[in-house]
Amino acid sequence: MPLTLFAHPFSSYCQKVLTALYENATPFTFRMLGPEDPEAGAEWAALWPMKRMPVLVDEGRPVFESSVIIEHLGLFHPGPVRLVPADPKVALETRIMDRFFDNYVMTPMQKIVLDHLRPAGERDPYGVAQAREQLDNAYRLLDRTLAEREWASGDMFTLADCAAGPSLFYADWVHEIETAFGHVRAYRARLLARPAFARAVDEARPYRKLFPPGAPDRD
Ligand SMILES: N[C@@H](CCC(=O)N[C@@H](CS)C(=O)NCC(=O)O)C(=O)O
Repeated sequence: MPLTLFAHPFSSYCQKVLTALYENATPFTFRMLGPEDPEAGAEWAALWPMKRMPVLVDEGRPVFESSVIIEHLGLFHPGPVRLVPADPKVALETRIMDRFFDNYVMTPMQKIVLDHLRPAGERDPYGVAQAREQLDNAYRLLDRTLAEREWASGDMFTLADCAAGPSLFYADWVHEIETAFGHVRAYRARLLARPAFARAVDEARPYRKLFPPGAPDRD
């Protein structure tokens, strides 16, 4: 039975998993989560009552959480690009960097984006200021780390880079990476040039008008 992914092309966590699927040209059926397919939405909510996307279904078995989905693909549907390295020490560094991008780049980026969807009077300026400070700290730390690395955990493209692509892509839209952080800016450009992530970005272009703070005219 083929793999099925419940996702939306504009969602950052969905792009993380789409990048992994495209890296290995893994065949799958895409089920669009949006108003155009209410049936897919109902199936997804039944599969994962936490209602977070993406969800992968493999032989009827639902798999949740983007990082776990990518680990699952590597175990059960391996391809030429090994996204969790065989060397356990490099694998550990990969998982550390994956957590870094999800927790300290994706989370504050989403905080800033989602604040725009709150009703007037229910906005959270204090939380948004904290998110901006966290992004500044993350960019500073990353700039030091990336001074000596091509990819997030070393010289191979991994799970951590799948997380880095959409998190830095959208983070830069809401809290621009200063020119002082040249290594981070260059890394973001490398990610955008990587065909698998570039494909995910291209497929999401028609949805840019949905970006709550307004999408910039670039990338
Ligand atoms: N920890 C989850 C986070 C997933 C997540 O937050 N997904 C967002 C989209 S990027 C979502 O489903 N939001 C709820 C919604 O859009 O209805 C993962 O790694 O998969």
